[in-house]
Amino acid sequence: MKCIAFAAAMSAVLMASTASLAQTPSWAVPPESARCPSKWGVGDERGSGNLMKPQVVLDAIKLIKSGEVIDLAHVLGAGMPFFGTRRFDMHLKRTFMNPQSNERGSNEEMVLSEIGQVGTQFDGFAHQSHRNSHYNCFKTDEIATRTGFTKLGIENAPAFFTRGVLIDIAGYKGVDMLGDSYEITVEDVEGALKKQNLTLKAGDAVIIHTGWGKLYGKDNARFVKSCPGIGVKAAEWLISQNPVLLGSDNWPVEVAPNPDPQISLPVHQIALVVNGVHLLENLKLDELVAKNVQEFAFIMRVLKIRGATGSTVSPIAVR
Ligand code: UVW
Repeated sequence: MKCIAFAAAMSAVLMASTASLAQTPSWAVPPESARCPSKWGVGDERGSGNLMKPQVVLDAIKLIKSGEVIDLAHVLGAGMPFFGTRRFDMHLKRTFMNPQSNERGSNEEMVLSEIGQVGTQFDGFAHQSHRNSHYNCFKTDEIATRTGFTKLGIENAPAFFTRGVLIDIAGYKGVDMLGDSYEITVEDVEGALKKQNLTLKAGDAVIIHTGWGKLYGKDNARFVKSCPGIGVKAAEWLISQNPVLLGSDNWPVEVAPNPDPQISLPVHQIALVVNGVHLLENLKLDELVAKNVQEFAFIMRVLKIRGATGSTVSPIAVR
């Protein structure tokens, strides 16, 4: 009798675990028929960059009152954290002393780096795909060449001069830093915006403060192992507000790993592949937060590297 009960219990456990393995993932990439052409039209390579219109610049200028400039970028160099095998090695070249009477010395450097995907970095649409298909259904095997992407390269990104909005989720939650894999929800975003008395508008550079940046350069192993960030629902909500980009002080903008172990960095696909919205990672937000600056002019240019997936960048906030 005991044997039969044990066998029955075991098969129930087995059935339950098989059922959970077979569960539908909590999010799936929409079919091409539902996402292409993008709302910006057949063949568009700019996505959210199309929102950078003269009026957006003129509105952002009105936010500059004191002329104070706040740096939003980490310094590139020794001690920075890396995702995977990425690297940044700088080799100084002390070149020559010119023999003329003014004895002009000259120096330069050789940088061996993934210049598109290190440090404070901006993601373009060639960076991520769903299988062979990118934003606006450009196909990887048709646009990838040995010298870069022939479509969707980062050189298509505009100069950014727009309203920046800091959504301080850590502050809203009353902590300096959110937990190691805390998923920011729609309620968190709406609650923080309400507390800050701010609403979003089309073309905003939306920047999310998690506090995770405190670990940057201090505990790099923990910084890249996981991170708090927006989940699928919060990303979809934010994208429905038409931001020009979504940024954060963590390495992927989104929560990692995703709470659903069946999906990998879904917000990368939601933003870059499905909606054509740029991501801005590893922002340095400590000064902005310490000075309680929540609305500002956001200014940034990407390196115009033809056919690149992204660019290391140096954004600034001006108020
Ligand atoms: C990946 O490329 C996975 O990450 P990121 O865009 O955050 O650098």
